[in-house]
Amino acid sequence: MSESRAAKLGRPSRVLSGIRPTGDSFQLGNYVGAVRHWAAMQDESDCSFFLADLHALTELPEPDKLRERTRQSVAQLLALGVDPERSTVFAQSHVREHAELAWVLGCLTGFGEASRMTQFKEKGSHSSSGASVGLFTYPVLQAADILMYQADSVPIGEDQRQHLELTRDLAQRFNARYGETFVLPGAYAGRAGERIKDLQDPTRKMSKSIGGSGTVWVLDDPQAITKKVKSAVTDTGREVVAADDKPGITNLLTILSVATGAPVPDLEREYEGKGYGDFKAAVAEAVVELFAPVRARYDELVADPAELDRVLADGAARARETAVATMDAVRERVGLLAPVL
Ligand code: AQP
Repeated sequence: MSESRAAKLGRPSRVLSGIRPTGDSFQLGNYVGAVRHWAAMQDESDCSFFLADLHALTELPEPDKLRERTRQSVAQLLALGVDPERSTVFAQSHVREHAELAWVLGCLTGFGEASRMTQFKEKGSHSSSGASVGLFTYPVLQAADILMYQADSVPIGEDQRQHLELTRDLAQRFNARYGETFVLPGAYAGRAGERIKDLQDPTRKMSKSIGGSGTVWVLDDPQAITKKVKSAVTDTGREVVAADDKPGITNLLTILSVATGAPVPDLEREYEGKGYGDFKAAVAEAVVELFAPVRARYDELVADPAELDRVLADGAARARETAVATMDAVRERVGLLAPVL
């Protein structure tokens, strides 16, 4: 697969992932399903992580809010262990080639093909003002994000698998029509795929846009975390076990397992015979401990916006080296006349 391709070429595998600066804070699910893996991958892979501010525009945020959240998101990434010395950290909009490649790939995407994307159907149906064309072409921009950097693997959640398939199809289509240009990316193999559920409705995923008392924010203070975890919806019965008919307890077990590093079966044994109350108190304490140093580091980082801007500028310069080369090749292959400068 693609990672062995990197091994054959004698270089570390190239990994790319992004997160949208759509909330005032990342939520626990973003940490569990994405950012903690990013921090862990930096030693073995050549990593690029970006703030998907163009993707965030599909929600039409207040302009000042978007700028503020983009900086806050960089600070959170760094506080959570992403190291801009070892990884390329940048804002999507700082590398203009993303939007340009998305246009080219959009011309290779079938309307029916884009219409089949389930995320568009889901998010579009929740939008009060109707779905925008931006939301419709979101997976094409995502394909451009990935293909631009010739990424070997992309750490994604189950919800993103269909978009990765589209990305691979578009890469194949482009390569077949215009000549070998793009690497076909695979899903990141080391990804455990844990999905954190909303504490108030454990049948749906925890999400920045849902918020409320079912969402634990990475930047929540200890009292807020404790209150939310202790009032999490649980299931009938008293046993602390992971099971399909116990989505609330299963979710809390996953959270405790991630926060402490203990496997779920060990935790089930530890809480055998104890009630939900003791268990929830332990989950709350573990999450408080997990995020206390992150909050402290975040406060330091966010107090220095010039330094955050410097990190982004440096990351964009590094990202651009690859992006410019990719787009030069793409322009030439599709037949765009080179500008005379
Ligand atoms: N609940 C979750 N459990 C596990 N992983 C999650 N991710 C998000 N929620 C969970 C992962 O976080 C990464 C970045 O997500 P994003 O902000 O780009 O978009 P999202 O998936 O739509 O995240 P949110 O928090 O739900 O944002 P909103 O509410 O704005 O849509 C992705 O890798 C995602 O899998």
